[in-house]
Amino acid sequence: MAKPSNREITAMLRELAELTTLEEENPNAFRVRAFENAVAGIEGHGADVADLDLEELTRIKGVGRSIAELIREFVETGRVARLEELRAKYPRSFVELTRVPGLGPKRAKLLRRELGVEDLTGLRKAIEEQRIRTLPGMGRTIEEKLGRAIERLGLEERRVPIAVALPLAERLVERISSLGVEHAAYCGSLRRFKETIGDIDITVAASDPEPVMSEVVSHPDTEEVIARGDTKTSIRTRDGIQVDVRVVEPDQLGAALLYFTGSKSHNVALRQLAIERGWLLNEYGLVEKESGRVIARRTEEEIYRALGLQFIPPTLRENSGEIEAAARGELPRVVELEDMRGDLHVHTTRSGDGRSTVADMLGEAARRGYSYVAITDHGENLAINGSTRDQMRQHRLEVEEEASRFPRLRVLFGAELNIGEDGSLDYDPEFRAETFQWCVASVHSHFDLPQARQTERLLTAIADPTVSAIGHLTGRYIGRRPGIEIDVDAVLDALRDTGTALEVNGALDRLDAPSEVVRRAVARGVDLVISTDAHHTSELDRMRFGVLNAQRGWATPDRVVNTRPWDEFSAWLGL
Ligand code: DGT
Ligand code: CA
Ligand code: CA
Ligand code: ZN
Repeated sequence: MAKPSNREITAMLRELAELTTLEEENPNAFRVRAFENAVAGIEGHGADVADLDLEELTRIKGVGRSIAELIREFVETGRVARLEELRAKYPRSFVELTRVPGLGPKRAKLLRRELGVEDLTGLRKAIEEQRIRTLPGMGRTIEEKLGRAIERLGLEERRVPIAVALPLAERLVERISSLGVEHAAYCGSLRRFKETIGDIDITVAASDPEPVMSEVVSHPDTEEVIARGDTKTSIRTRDGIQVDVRVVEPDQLGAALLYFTGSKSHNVALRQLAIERGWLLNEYGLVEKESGRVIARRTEEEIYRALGLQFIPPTLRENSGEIEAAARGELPRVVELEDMRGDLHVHTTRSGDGRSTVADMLGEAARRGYSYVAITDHGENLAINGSTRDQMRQHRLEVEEEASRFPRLRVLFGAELNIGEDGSLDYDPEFRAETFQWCVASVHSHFDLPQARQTERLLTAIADPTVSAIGHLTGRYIGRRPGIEIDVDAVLDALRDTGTALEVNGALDRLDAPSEVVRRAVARGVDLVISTDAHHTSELDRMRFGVLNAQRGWATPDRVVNTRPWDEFSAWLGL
């Protein structure tokens, strides 16, 4: 095996953290935190970790002796014995069980021990046979709740949350690119940035496909080779994810990218446009039907242009009006990463779950060239993670002092307020108004209230003058926890009427507000704010995910408040 990249090393440590959580039945176990700290340290380390010896490794923040040894073992042998042991004990299909809301490691292991439940199918069967209610500490309510969760999350459909598929796809693309091919990219639903992924489609341009095919079958993530051909190979990874890798001739790359990015119905509509012109469009190119003369195939841009269309970004290719708009020349210019001038949802170690200091967060925001940033640690009502008034006052002093070291960065002192069951917020209005310049208010509890109460709760928070934005609107975790049920139109109207921004949270397992809500918000004239909700400096990088999700919602830069220059933004905020 070639030298593992930092990405591959952190993936290995993350898997260890996940399986150790299962083993210890506790996500806060010391050994789990140790793996997570090491991941954070390696992500913050610029150079290749695989080149470091034991001593040098332990000098990375968060990396202790025993983890340094695991990394060396991985680099030298391509495997980690401890990880193999855990994998044998907890196969992927069993790990999936622990992600069902209401299960967790302890209960999943109980079901396995007492009922022989090994996977989702077994769980479904045990629920149908009403055997779970007979177990100690379980009961009928829990059994029914599990049944509903499986259904609402569509867990048996076997689609993978994007948070699982994307890092894997990025690792594979990185690995294939290192072979010196002309181009390698993931396509399909992943490039369109759908929140769940059926399978991963990778398109490679190379004149010699052989090395790519062998790399894919021998890749450490590959568990099973489904089909191996000269230019197409399909494998299944240890996570149970299918990956299709296709190699095309470099001069046909555009046609292949377009075809394999989809969506299928977008492709069908494009092909129709081609036929109307007497042409054919497929994965090899856009050609004249009679003569076979090539019209366009090298780039996607050329093909769209030949079809009389503006270029359509992958995130918009769902055949939901984008082709008609592009034909009229009226496709909106959607927001891009380069438009972003600030991040307005950032935690520090002041939050119980924050892992980077104020100084590190501000330094990283400045390094990214932002004009402004808001530090938004949790309000007091969020139990262990929150801060009291005194702590917040003290925190503010510290933030102001650190901020003075970054004269070109405007630093807002803010908070992430917790929306209570009845829409109430942390502290009192006077304290909020005098302490914070920017408050994000979010739901962190009571996810199961009926729709009317849930909506009322949000409307109460939105009406509060100290609330500038609503964070992660639905509270969902993709594939793990369904979002709260609300009257979306009523909430969007209230946001627009009060000038409160709707957050597009860039955490890959949230992507919240969901893109379909973003699209309705844009149509209604609601202001958006794209944020990372970073708890570590490395997570400031999630801005790109927030932007892609906003694109799927057809968000234009003028609708997104944190694309605005400081003067405009601060005027909007009323500072
Ligand atoms: P997924 O994997 O279910 O999340 O969704 P996709 O969109 O990645 O679909 P997939 O993997 O079946 O196919 C990848 C792309 O290949 C798809 O987006 C469009 C293209 N494609 C696949 N089958 C067809 C087809 O029958 N006709 C056309 N025009 N395109 C197809
Ligand atoms: Ca796919
Ligand atoms: Ca596929
Ligand atoms: Zn937050």
